Amino acid sequence: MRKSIGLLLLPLGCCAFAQQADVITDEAKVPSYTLPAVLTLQSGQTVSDAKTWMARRRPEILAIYEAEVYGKSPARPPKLNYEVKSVEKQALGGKATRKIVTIFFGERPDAPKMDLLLYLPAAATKPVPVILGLSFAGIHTVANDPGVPLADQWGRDNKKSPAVEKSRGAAAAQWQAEKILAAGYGLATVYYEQIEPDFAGGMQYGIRPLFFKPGQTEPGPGDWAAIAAWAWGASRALDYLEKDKDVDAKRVGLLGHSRLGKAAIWAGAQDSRFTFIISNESGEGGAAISRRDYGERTKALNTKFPHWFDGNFKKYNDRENDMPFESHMALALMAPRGVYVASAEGDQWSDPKGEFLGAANASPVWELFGKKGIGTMTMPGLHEPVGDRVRYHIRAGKHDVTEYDWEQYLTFAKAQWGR
Ligand code: GTR
Repeated sequence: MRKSIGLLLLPLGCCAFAQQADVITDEAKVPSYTLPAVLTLQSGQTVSDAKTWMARRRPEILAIYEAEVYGKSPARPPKLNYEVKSVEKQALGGKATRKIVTIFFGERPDAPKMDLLLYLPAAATKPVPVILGLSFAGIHTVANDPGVPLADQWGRDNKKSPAVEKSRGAAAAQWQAEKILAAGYGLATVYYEQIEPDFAGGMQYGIRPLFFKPGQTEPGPGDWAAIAAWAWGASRALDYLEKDKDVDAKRVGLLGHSRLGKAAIWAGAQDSRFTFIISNESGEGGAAISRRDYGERTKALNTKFPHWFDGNFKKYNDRENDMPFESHMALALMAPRGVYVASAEGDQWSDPKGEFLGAANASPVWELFGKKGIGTMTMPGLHEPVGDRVRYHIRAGKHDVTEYDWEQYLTFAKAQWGR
């Protein structure tokens, strides 16, 4: 099962997991490994100040990730082509102003375009901070709001068809729009498959061919792949938010869950306008340490989802210890901005401890800036969030985004944004 329409919950991990006898979920069986040093330059020199991190080590790591993992994304386009389709000041029972905006990726009428749904607190008297989220399903699933047109939806048959009315609001529990609005923040969402449909071969319906060189039909080994495309789309959503005078665009955080939590890491790494990222249960190829042989592994990712990462990443199948990169280095690209990594106890496929260790081992980079990261190398218990500018929690339950998760994210947002 590729995805369940209208839900953020993706059961694929659980099923693949159950079928693979060689998947380790016993901590005692995890072989030892050595992490690459996040604070050592390729020259061997130690990085001991923020300036050297920003000027030298950070670009080195970014370049490794561009070449070996996600592929190189195109630059920000000189102009954003968009249209504000509607503004409704009495949405969600009068609690929200709702805007629907279409962002056009190409000049031709059949070029991909993405709809952005923006809810702002109705009572706002000044520009508000916004959490932008990549959604697994059309924007009509985000809240039970009859004013949002039903989006076309890519189905498990890899075909696009009109969404059904009963999917309206189907992901409302995962988005918690009213809670976000009550905290004084806006919520913006885009449906990731309007950027690129999520299947091998989906590329042809997405944005990547718009950037092909004449005659090119397939990406080269270091060209950007689907995760990078979704990340790039998130940045285009932010381009719009910067134009909206009701948004405090210096305070925009990005949330992604699971595969979209992987995309959030790469979006935040490349686009320093995101003041924080929330990488919810992003697992292998996300916040989890790849060298830990626990739960999902690189080979499983590359086999099931060959379109997610670039061609060069495939050479690390069964060779995680040879990676010149590791998840703590990817997370550290956010420093000194905010990072929230979260896990679920029932989501062992994502390797909760590996996710914690990704965040914990990234934290020394924040200290160069005089900021506190996770602040401990000991994995906390359930429902015991830890950390400051880098924060982490594990909750009970399955692979999902829940009200509990949002309560933690809103507390984190307030601390990061100072309002
Ligand atoms: C799983 C995949 C994970 C995770 C998940 C998701 O099937 O193995 O890496 O990304 O999908 O996106 O829900």
